[in-house]
Amino acid sequence: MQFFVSTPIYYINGDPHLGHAYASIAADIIARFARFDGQDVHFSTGTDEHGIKVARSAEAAHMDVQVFSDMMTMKFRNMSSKINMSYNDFVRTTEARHLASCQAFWELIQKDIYVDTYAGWYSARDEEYVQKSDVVDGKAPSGAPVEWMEEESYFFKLSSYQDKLLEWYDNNPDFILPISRRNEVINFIRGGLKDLSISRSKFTWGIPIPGSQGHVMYVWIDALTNYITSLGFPHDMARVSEMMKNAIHVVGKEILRFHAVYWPAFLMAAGIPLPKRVYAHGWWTCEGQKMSKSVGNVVDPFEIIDKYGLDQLRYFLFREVKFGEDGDFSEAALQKRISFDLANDLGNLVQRILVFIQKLGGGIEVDYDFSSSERKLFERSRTLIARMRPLMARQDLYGALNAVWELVAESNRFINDSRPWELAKRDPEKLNKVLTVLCESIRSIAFGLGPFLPDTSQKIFGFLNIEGKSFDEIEVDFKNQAFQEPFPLFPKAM
Ligand code: ME8
Repeated sequence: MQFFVSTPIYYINGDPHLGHAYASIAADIIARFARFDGQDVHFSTGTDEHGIKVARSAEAAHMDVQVFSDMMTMKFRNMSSKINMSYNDFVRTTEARHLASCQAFWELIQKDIYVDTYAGWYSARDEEYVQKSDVVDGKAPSGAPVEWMEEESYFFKLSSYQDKLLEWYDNNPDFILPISRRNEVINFIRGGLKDLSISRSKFTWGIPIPGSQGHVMYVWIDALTNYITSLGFPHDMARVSEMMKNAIHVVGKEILRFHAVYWPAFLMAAGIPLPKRVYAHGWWTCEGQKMSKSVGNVVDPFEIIDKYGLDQLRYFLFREVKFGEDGDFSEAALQKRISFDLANDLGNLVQRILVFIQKLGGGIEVDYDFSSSERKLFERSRTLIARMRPLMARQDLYGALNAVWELVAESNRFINDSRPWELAKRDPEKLNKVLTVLCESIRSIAFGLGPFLPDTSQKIFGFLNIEGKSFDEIEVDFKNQAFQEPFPLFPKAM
């Protein structure tokens, strides 16, 4: 089965920060889970390089805007590697393939485009015109300053898509998740859609509109089109259609409207299938405050990873806060999660059992003739992925990770109850069963963690001497198994 997951493409006017890393790791977890499940995954990310905001940042840095873009996009590429992101395409909106894609897309939606003049308040930071009634004290609702703009503009007949969009929402109740965000969007559409200005003529840093002098495309048309550029538009329409039907766009909640109203309308105009889902995740603050350059509290993912470790950060972000809700980052909270959940609960579980097995000679004699308590844990291990699947199908990353942690807790309880170290002398047969079931649960935990904590999971697979490539491997009974010497997974942070 085909599967497409995307991150937003990031503006390059500032350095990558925790928020960008978060969206990218979320999409990575979704992509990895689908791959373990045998799907054919396309996973795209990239940088959004055009528009007035980027042009002004380059100017402020006294740099040529293309040179500035080349420098900044590298930082985002580096972030993608730093967070172990398994993307297979990185789209830059300044690439030739994207220019061709945007221009071809424009041709496809041409029937819904007309020229008029536009005058209104524009927020450069949001790259969006703001309604007069929404401007308070010279600011947009987002708090960004607005400026007066008047220009001849191309317009997209968004107003004519109002009913079609509402019908789409009726027929596709899960198009937006989490469900709480859906009503916001529907109310916005019901409130009446105005035609959308989709060109700019006050600056040139954008994609030229075919057959027009001095107009570039509105940066959001340019940006949204990245998703189909990545799929091979306009050359490979079969793949574009197939993949879009199975697409999940992971976005921050602040850009939901662009993905859930404008993008579907553009796609309808172009005759391209709409994505399966837009998932709007929440917003991170730092120590209770909005992250901002001027406050100086922007969390740098590179620093945190160097200090605490990558899987530690990946774990924290998806364990601390329900995916879809807002969260607050603090080092104290991160340290706590590392010590309690990772070092104690998970690290000790794996370490205690596998070190014990090494002491016994490095292998186990498997015995699946379980007692009822052993069978119970065995069943829980074998069905872990089946419990995670329906959660992951709705991108409930928090619920899925929680399911892994339940198994960690159950396994720890099982150890306390069955006391394997006391069985070595007293009841070696029983010991074989206890260790068999514990190795089964460690293996299942490693698979459950695979999408979330890929390095940790690989380490555990290494200890167990298994490949760890596909969820199918969970169904395979251990044979009399030799293991590797384990090492501690998480040195304590405190
Ligand atoms: O909006 N908390 O780019 P962008 C959580 N180029 N997530 C955050 C965050 C925070 N504090 N800050 C940023 C754009 N993000 C457009 C997108 S897509 C066709 C074009 C994440 O650089 C969040 O996912 O401002 C947000 O939507 C994304 O970074 C885009 O940030």
